[in-house]
Amino acid sequence: MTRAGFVSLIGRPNAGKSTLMNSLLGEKIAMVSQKANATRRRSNAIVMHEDTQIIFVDTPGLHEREKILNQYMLDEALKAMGDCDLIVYLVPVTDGVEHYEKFLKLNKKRVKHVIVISKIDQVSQEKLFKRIASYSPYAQEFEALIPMAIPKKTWT
Ligand SMILES: Nc1nc2c(ncn2[C@@H]2O[C@H](COP(=O)(O)OP(=O)(O)OP(=O)(O)O)[C@@H](O)[C@H]2O)c(=O)[nH]1
Ligand SMILES: [Mg+2]
Repeated sequence: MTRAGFVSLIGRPNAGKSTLMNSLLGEKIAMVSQKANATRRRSNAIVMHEDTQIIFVDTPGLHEREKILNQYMLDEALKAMGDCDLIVYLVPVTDGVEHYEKFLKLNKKRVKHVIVISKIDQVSQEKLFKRIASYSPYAQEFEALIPMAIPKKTWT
């Protein structure tokens, strides 16, 4: 029997969500940019894992509400967050834990989530371990914490 589930990629602009989606697909489907706010609407990509169909949902970055377009993009991300079976919350290793605290407040339906600490190639091992430790007060909130860097050849 084939099973299917929706996994939303959520995080601030420029966190590396589209890069992760492309890497999971093995193809450059989603637009990746050095500039924040590259992704403007939700897009789905299906990845098979044995008999399970995983539908990844790439979303615009979570940001503060300002302009009308930003409001639309934020709504797109919030809808994807409320509608899925699992959230992959991406946070660059250089971002502080306060961003995760904001995410927890936005996750009103308390959808299960995995934290991906992205771009770990940008810091020393020491800094990485300190950052990981800063999430320990929230260990009951998330299913897993995965430090990650996407190899350069897949995202340039
Ligand atoms: N050093 C490094 N850079 C990365 C990594 N993953 C992504 N990047 C870079 O980070 C930038 C942003 O990547 P995107 O995938 O567009 O980020 P996003 O979260 O989809 O951004 P928005 O769509 O604007 O919300 C790009 O320049 C990527 O090449 C990584 O593991 N290491
Ligand atoms: Mg994107």
